[in-house]
Amino acid sequence: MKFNTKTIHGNQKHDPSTGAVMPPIYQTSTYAQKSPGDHKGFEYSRTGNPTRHTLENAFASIENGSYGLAFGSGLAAIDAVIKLLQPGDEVIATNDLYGGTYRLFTQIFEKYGIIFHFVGLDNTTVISEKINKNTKLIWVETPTNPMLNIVDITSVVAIAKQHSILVAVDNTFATPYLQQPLDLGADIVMHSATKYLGGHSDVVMGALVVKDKGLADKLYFIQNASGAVCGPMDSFLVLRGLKTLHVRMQRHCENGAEVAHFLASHPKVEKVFWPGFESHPNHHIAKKQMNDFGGMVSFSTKGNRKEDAIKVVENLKLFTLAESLGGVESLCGHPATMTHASIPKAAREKTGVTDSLIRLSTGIEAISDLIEDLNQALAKI
Ligand code: P1T
Repeated sequence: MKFNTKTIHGNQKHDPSTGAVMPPIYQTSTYAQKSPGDHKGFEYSRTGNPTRHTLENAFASIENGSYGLAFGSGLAAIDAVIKLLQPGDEVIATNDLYGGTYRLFTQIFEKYGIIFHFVGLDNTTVISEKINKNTKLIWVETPTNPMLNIVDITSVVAIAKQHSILVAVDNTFATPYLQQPLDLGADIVMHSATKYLGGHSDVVMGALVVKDKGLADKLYFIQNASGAVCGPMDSFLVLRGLKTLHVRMQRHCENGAEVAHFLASHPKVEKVFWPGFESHPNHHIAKKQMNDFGGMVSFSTKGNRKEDAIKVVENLKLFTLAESLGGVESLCGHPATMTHASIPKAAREKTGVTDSLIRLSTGIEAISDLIEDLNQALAKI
């Protein structure tokens, strides 16, 4: 089955009891049992819920995995992955990544004795230098948030396999429409389903997909034992969102490319970060492992002044100034004070997240309106 069919039909069946084409929202916390343990496959909705189960199967299908798990947020999904580890275990993670992931690693899990090394994962020598007998996981985010660097998943997997290290890929920015990490040898693919998978900025959710049964069992245990699950209504909404993922992504990519080229030729723009440019340092990797370049574009204003960046985001009208990304509507953000504020200034500036950086999530509106909006906001500086 092709990807564009999987988003609509993959691992999905009509409701067996009524024939409902869309799964009912099973808004129930518990399920009647005939005798203790004698039930119809569901006992309690933290452990399993039919609407969530349908969504989890759909996640597995679109990522070419065997097992899907849905969580109450993207961070809850990441939290479950790190709970596979023990005190003393070490993780090598992308140095440019979502600020909340950095905060979870450094301010929650370091307290429990897990050690994180943040490095540029495009440098395989640096990865090899950090590996020791305690290294259990490599955490990849690609494209990275917000600098849109690209990590070569195949190269990271090749090093990790030599040392039996798990590789997890945060596929939030790319989505399986653009890149399928499990096919490239990664063990775990993770999503903030809040973003493109849901696609309408109306749900907060996380997802994990794996191929290996043993790994799936451990993650299911953590999902149930820690309890950070999502509800049936949210499961229904994301399932609905998934059905248009391919058509939305196509337009996100088209608009992203137009916006990137417009900004690159604008006199008030210093630098544009978008993996589709031939001049992007990892363009060749993006071309190899992605089907297109996505809808995210970051840029800095000429002269690199924070006040100019703030003025632009305050004046954009169609690009709403808001956290998050991946919805049908365009959003803009100022990473240094918003999504990445929890990363210390020195660490974030090392990866390019300066005070003059603006991040755009290009929606699927008419491109001429988006360009006009950017033009008028840039004219204010
Ligand atoms: O917000 P939540 O659903 O918990 O997902 C966290 C997360 C994980 N990974 C990536 C790459 C992300 O971008 C996010 C969330 N990011 C934003 C809210 C943002 O505006 O960047």
